[in-house]
Amino acid sequence: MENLKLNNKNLSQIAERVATPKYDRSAIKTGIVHVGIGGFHRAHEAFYTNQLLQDGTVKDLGICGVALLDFDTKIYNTLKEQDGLYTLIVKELDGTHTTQVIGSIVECLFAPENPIKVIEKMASPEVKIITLTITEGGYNYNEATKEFDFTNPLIIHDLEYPQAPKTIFGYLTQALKLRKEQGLKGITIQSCDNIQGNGHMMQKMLLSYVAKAEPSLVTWMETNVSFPNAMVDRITPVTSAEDIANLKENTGIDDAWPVVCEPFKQWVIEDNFIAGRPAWETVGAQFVPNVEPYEKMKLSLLNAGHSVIGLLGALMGYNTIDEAVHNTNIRTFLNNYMHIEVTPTLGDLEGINLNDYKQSLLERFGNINIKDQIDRICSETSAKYPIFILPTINSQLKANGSIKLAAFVTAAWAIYSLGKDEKGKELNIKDALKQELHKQAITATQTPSSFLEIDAVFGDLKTEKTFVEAYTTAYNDIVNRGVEACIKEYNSN
Ligand code: CS2
Repeated sequence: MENLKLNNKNLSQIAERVATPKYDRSAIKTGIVHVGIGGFHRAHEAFYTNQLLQDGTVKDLGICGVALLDFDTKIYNTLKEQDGLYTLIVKELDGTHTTQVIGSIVECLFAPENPIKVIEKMASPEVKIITLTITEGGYNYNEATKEFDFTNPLIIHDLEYPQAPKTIFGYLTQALKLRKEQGLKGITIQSCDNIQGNGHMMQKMLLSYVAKAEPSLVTWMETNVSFPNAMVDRITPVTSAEDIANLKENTGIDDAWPVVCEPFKQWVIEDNFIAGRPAWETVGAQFVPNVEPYEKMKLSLLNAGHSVIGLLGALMGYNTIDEAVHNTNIRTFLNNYMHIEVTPTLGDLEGINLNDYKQSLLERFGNINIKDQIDRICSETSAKYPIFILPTINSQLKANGSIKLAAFVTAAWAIYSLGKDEKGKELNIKDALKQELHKQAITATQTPSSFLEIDAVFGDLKTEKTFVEAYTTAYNDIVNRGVEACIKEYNSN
């Protein structure tokens, strides 16, 4: 079988091997600008949008993918070379793969190369929605002050050089300003990140920035921009060299950056689109009046569950989530965490069977074909913990409920932050606060609670006596007996 580079020219030949876009890509106009063209966007929103374009009637919903950071150079170059095309490989539970070429990204821009072009694209009349996957840390929210972080050097830069921004806040402000000047009406800014009330969070953070950078824009924004909240879900591990090689071997498709993901997908969106919206519900998304309970459920069970398995598993020397969750001690611990500590905080979830949801998570985490990297899960825990785990602890403390298991995971994170697993192997820690975490982790070897003094992560958790006690006990237990012996004991109590 001849190898074919993935691009427009080869698409008709590739169509003889795998599913490809059925629509004429050259007729599709951009209607959505998306910032952050990593794996998750390409497994989720770009997939849904591709499905919507498939019947050929919708022609104004192409995506312009924006790479915001220097770090995104490689993905930008790849997509550019491949005319925005990429392969999505769904790894089914039975070990088979479903392979499809996605065509919904019809243009790409690299912000560091040409910021003005990005601002103009966001401000162009045909663009009705700007969607975002900028990661939890990208919202520039400080857990300690509960406010926008104006001390961030990149924000200081954007305030000084508004025409050459580096952050999403600088870009959106300039784009909205231009839209206002051009007399354009509404636009929707839609977050696709794992944050409770992600739309509201973006709105709050952006308004804080705009109030300083372009105060006269604030009132215009109130009536011309909407920020729907959404719950987004599809596990998307980092693509491995093996995935790329297997694709080539099995199909002859030469794709420099395919995306791999699980079969499950979910997108629950608040119907709040000021300039109209795609009929994503026709391809499986759900539009609901209030998305909050769904978000809470997903963040505190799935995402927190990931962190629980990831942090315990990393210390025990596991590399992937499926390996770790097949350890019955970890699995039982996770189950208990979900049932005992998270479930009481979730309230009424109309229409959802929570037991089925929790059961399905164990199945999804255990998918041996996904090989989701523990390194990926533990990366940026300092931005994830306040969103995934801390709200559960705070609710439980308020209700006098158990926080013992969450405290144990927190202690495991403190020990993890020392940089070695229990067998002495170096851990590959990626975190914006890596140095600070490491420093506090070292102090914690003398006084365990000092790890909780990172206010930007823990808020005022260090003042909660019940938590500090449970955490300190867990810390000492882990140091003295190792993670597995401890969780075995915690599981039997
Ligand atoms: C993960 C998420 O980053 C993480 O810690 O929990 O990326 C998770 O895989 C997705 O949110 C699944 O929808």
